[in-house]
Amino acid sequence: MADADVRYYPAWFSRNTADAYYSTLKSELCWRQDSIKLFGKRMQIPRLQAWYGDPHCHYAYSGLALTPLPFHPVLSSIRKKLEEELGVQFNCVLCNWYRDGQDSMSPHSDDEPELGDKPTIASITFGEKRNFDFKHKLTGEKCRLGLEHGSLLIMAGDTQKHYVHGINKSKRISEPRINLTYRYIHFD
Ligand SMILES: O=C(O)CCC(=O)C(=O)O
Ligand SMILES: [Mn+2]
Repeated sequence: MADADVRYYPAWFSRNTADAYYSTLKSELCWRQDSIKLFGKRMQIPRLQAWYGDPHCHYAYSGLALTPLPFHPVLSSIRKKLEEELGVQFNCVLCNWYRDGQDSMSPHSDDEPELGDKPTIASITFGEKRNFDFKHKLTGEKCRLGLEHGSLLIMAGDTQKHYVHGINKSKRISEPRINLTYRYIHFD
């Protein structure tokens, strides 16, 4: 991919660990149905989500303000493994639960100023494999990755500057998927 720094590790967790984390996160995270304001209208987002982070990590988008919950033990263990293996720090994680193929995330860049100029975002998947689509903002170049159970995707460098990414709906999928995106929010 031109202008991007993207790395994919299909079996970053062993099968047993991935299975155990998946069922714990599904039942123990505080999943919520949030709504955002779009063109002046409140709309439910097409997935459940939860926001965990260090105490100061507030996050806001589209009229939705997220106050962080303290790290769940599984989210802490994963953060530790990421920090040790990547040598990068993370202070918050956005958790998304796609209940089936009707849940989705529209194309966007994670380019909020508080994430910094070249954010490293670590994205972990448990459950059903879903397609993750990149599109270059200028050239339209596309790249599709199937994100598998127990996998890690790293987006770093200029990836957010030059590409949007998202998860399309799919009629064929009836099983759920959990995704965790670890980020680092900067404070002045
Ligand atoms: O579910 C995914 O793989 C994408 C999540 C994502 O892009 C985000 O949380 O910003
Ligand atoms: Mn994103």
